[in-house]
Amino acid sequence: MIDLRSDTVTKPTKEMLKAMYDAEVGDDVYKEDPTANELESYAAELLNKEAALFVPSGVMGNQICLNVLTQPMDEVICEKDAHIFQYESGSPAALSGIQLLQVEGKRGVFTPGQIEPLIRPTSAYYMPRTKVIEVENTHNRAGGTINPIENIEALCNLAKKYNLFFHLDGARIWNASVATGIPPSKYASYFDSISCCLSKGLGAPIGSIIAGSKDFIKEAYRIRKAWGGGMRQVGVIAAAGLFALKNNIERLKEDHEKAKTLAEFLNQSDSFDIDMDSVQTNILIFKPIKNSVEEILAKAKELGLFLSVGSIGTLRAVTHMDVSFEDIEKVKLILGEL
Ligand code: TLP
Repeated sequence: MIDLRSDTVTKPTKEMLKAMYDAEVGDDVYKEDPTANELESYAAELLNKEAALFVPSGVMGNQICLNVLTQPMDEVICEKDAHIFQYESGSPAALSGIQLLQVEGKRGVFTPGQIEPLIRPTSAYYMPRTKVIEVENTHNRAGGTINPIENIEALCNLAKKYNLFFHLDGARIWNASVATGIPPSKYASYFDSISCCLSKGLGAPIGSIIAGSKDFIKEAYRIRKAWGGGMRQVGVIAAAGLFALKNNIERLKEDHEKAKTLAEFLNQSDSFDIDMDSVQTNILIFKPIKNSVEEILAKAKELGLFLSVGSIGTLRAVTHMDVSFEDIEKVKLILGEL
């Protein structure tokens, strides 16, 4: 089977497993795991933030950040297809007592002009309190699209103007970075908090990093423990994350090339519709023209290809390190047959 459902499906390589096997460990709840400590300081340096914290998943990363930045009854502005809205099980409401205000972006990107009128007046005690602006970069449901740095800077200025926090769901910030050449630290510099994944394109089996100021991470550490995310000899998995950050960022370019090749093929076919302007990194969102999404998913599976679903009525294919350029040629044959 060729698995393009997600870049989360990768298995650790031999080298990564060796790093995990060799990891020095200790009890991380006492902050005595040298490998987890090294991962956190390495990530903080890479993102140029005062501190970082290793958490089990991207969802926990985003949700801890939102919890630390808000009070119950606050509101977070996000894009209508944001992961925190679509795929985090309603946890902003359940875990933090907050609501999300969704804004429709173009290819996942909204502008300051669109959201400034939505910021609630502080005098309106009967309204929720706007507290955070959230951005997803790259944007998953929009097809791995990149938020332009000028737009991020303008949103950051808007957040400052209204005394709001600015959060980045940077699950795939590494993809944005290699595609644009803008360092992750430059992206991170605009945000109060960042959550970024080690277990997507970077190939680690588990884990995310959140980063921000020392005070922010101190509070995040408390929430991680309260939510059951305090881990013990976690160096065995932190080692995989450290290996991923040190070795697997630059190679994401290859995944982008694979996605481009596949997108060009889909664009020529009269059975699928794809917006080529959305093809910027490793995620393809495309529409079947002659068949239903379900029919294509089932038939592709029969022919040896796993695809997933994107936003309503669309298919999703995500390239990653466990599919080769040869596999992509096979995928073209399968899609041709479909
Ligand atoms: N995304 C997964 C699914 O949940 C859709 C995927 O296969 O792409 N932020 C973004 C932008 C994400 O894409 C994801 C995972 C997360 C957060 C959550 O990460 P995990 O799955 O580690 O909790």
